[in-house]
Amino acid sequence: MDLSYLKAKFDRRVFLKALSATALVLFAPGRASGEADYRRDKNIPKNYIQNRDNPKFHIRSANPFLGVDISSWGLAVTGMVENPMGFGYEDLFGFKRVTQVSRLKCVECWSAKATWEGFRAEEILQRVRPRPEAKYVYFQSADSYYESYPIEELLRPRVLFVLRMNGEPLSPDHGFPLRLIAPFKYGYKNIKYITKMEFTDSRKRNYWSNNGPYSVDGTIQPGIDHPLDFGKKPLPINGGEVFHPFDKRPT
Ligand SMILES: Nc1nc2c(c(=O)[nH]1)N[C@H]1C(S)=C(S)[C@@H](COP(=O)(O)O)O[C@H]1N2
Ligand SMILES: [Mo]
Repeated sequence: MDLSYLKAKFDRRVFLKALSATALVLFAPGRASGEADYRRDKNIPKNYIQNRDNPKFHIRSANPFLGVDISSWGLAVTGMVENPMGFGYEDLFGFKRVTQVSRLKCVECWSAKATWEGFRAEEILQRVRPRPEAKYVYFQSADSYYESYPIEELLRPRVLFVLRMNGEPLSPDHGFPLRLIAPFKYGYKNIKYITKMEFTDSRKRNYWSNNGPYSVDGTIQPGIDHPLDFGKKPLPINGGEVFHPFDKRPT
């Protein structure tokens, strides 16, 4: 029996609700520093990025966050590479630009598509030159979220480092200035606000495998999807990227 599928299907909202107050404290990020759990805090100012249900594209962020200040933002690429580098926002616009339409599917059972514009992983890899022993990339972001990928998966078709969404720069809600879109992975793998990529020889864990019943791998499993842009009509999915015939599949 495929247990990873059951795990991934588990509804996170139900999961969080089902936890007792005591258990919730154990899961609350920042508990070590005595911070309150924001999921029960009704007083978070509106300008903080936090979960919101939009008709077009839900916003999902594990922790409230004010967004990135671009004047102090940079992308650091470090670890097992020949040439560690730092990139500013402008540098990223010098990379070969690609546009694609793809769908983001969250484990909470919604999906939505957008036109995403950015660059492929090769642009970074060819500049930093990973050493032969490097097998994984550990991503860190400005809101203390983190993810990990095998390098091989970042080089698959349609994995995109995104700068623009639907013809505009990424909004703070959706990960400005830089996020990842990997259409064959669940939403939680699509890390927003990227600040650092570290090349490693062993796999590190990701935020949602440490804070919920989710796999590090996060590949979309066959099942039923509830796309936002189809009036929430459930549609079967085949596994892999959630794809519909009239989603334009660019080259
Ligand atoms: N840095 C960061 N990236 C993140 C998250 C987060 O909390 N922080 N949430 C993830 C989850 S669970 C989902 S479903 C998608 C949601 O992307 P959206 O808010 O643009 O819809 O972002 C993913 N990337
Ligand atoms: Mo998600």
